[in-house]
Amino acid sequence: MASQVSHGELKLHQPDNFQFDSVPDSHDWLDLYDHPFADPIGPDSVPLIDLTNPKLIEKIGKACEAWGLFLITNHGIEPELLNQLGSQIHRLFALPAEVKLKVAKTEARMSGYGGVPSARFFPKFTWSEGFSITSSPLEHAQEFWPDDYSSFCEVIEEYKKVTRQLGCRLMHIMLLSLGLSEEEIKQNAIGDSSKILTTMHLNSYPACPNPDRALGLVPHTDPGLVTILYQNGVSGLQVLRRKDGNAGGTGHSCG
Ligand SMILES: O=C(O)CCC(=O)C(=O)O
Repeated sequence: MASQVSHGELKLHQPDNFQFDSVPDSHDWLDLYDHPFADPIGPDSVPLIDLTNPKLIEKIGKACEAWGLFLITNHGIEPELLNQLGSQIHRLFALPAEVKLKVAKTEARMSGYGGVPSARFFPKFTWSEGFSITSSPLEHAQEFWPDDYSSFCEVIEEYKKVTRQLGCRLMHIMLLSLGLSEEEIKQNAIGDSSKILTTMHLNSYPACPNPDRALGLVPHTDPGLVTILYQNGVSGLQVLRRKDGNAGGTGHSCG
């Protein structure tokens, strides 16, 4: 049995318990959510868009209409920053369970250790750990590494800065694809990217003895206007396309 920790309504499980030889009933989703699945690499796959493409506005407009989602290349985020981010995230999730649970999310505090809030409405646990950073990472980092918190904070702050800029750039293109003029965008929409509220969710998916029975995250809709997801080589995300009810995989992740 997975030991459960109750923090308000949020369900958590202890990560030490991921060391199962088989998937326990508490984490077994077999037959609970069966849905059609489209080939992640075939012609009906999620669009892959090069941000240097001269027809960018048209491509992004079409992808938004058809999917509400697209994979991007040539986004300009330095691979070195992404490597550092991966290392810091690994460092965080490698901490002992009792340390991470010191900053567990509660109903009143949505930053810290724990899964997505909608997980509480599902009967099973997912095969993942999560950590949310709603404003500054400083408080949690000091709790985890009192003598060595700055490298974590620097990498997280830098990643937040560059993804905020990227989010604004993408939003700008989406608005152009809807027919707004530069002038209208300047007057009414996004101006200073540093003023945009961002929440960063870190997800870790431990190795699973039988992935066909487990689920990484519960089906959900992100609450924000734009989500930028760095997959870090972990494919598996599926997206439900309302038009035909098919779920499309994002296939291979891209840098
Ligand atoms: O990690 C993934 O592939 C999906 C992440 C996600 O959907 C989320 O954090 O909202």
